[in-house]
Amino acid sequence: MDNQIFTELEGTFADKFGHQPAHHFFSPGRVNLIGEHTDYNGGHVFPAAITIGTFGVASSREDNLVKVYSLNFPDQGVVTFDINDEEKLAGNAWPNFIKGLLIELRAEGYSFDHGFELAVNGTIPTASGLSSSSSLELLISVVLDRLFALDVPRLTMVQVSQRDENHYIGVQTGIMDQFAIGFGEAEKAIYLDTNTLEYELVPAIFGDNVIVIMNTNKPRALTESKYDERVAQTKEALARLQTKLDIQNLGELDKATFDANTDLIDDELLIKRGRHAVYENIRAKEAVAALKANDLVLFGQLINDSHASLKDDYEVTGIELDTLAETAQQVPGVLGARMTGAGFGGTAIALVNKDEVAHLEAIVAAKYEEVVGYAPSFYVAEIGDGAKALD
Ligand code: GAF
Repeated sequence: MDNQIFTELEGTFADKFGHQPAHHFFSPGRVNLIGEHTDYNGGHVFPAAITIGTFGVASSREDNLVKVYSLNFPDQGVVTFDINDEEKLAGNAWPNFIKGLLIELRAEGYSFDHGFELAVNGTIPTASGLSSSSSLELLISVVLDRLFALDVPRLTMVQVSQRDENHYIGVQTGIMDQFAIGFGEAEKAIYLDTNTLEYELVPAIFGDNVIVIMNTNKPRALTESKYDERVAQTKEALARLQTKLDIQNLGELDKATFDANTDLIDDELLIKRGRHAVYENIRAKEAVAALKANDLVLFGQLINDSHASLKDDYEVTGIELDTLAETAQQVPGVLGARMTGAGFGGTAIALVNKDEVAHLEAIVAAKYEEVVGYAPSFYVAEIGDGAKALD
């Protein structure tokens, strides 16, 4: 338990609701090591939960009111609604994540016969691409599970959280983030086949190396509409391939079959999008094999190749992420660097010798400030546990 954050949150809860909370919760953020923009194409991903995330404290109420407060959105104040009221709150009200989850859980047969109070505080930097929204979704899942003694299976929590995002919030994300946050374990990365949902926890052991998260600090971009556009483009590439090939998703293709059938797609832009999805899936498989074989040089090279593909074929990087990743790739002691998450801003990661972290940060910060005009920030990632009730 991060005592300082919980102490502050307990104080906030007592201030807003007049008593101490009964239960404590934590839900992490995630980094993705490789396998980017493959999860809505039935491909493989390799993310890990991290120790920064969303903290929550909560208590049940006897009436039907839900009263919630977020230290991240203090201007929204205490938001109150009836637990049976499914109407969306106006604007970007954060409690819509709760409303959407209640709807999805009801659809699974769970019922809610009283209200509750919840205060939350997230330590994931805004717009960082470390999945603060999935972190919040899984936090709410474990809160509801605990307060209503639902005993929801983990996979169901992950799936209702994704559906909340897809249906109620309205972004067509894949399942990677919710899965990583739901199933994460300390010091392990999750090798997930997003087609079958089979997964394996792989020790994320990098010898003398650590993962440095490099935040562009770029103000929030129009990520959601560009994300949905990439989803649509890969679906279109798939549909054109399906006129001849018997496949359900791009993740089923090897490179040679894709390359031999690009004439079916017949559109340069869609070919590039499809090629990224196919090649990145293969890279993710190769990278996990390399890590298991302790071939960190190959693992790092595949990370670099992933960034190049996201830049050239998928076009989701931009000057900020390219400057971070490509500068880092040149620093001695760096095995590989790439953007992580949806892109268009957010963060990049570098796998770097632990003795070279300060050097990496100095070189990358200087170059980034020269090119972009403001400072990036850095954190050494610690891989932690998935979402859970602490008491
Ligand atoms: C975002 C989405 F939420 C994930 O599902 C995934 O598609 C990722 O972008 C890109 O790999 O984080």
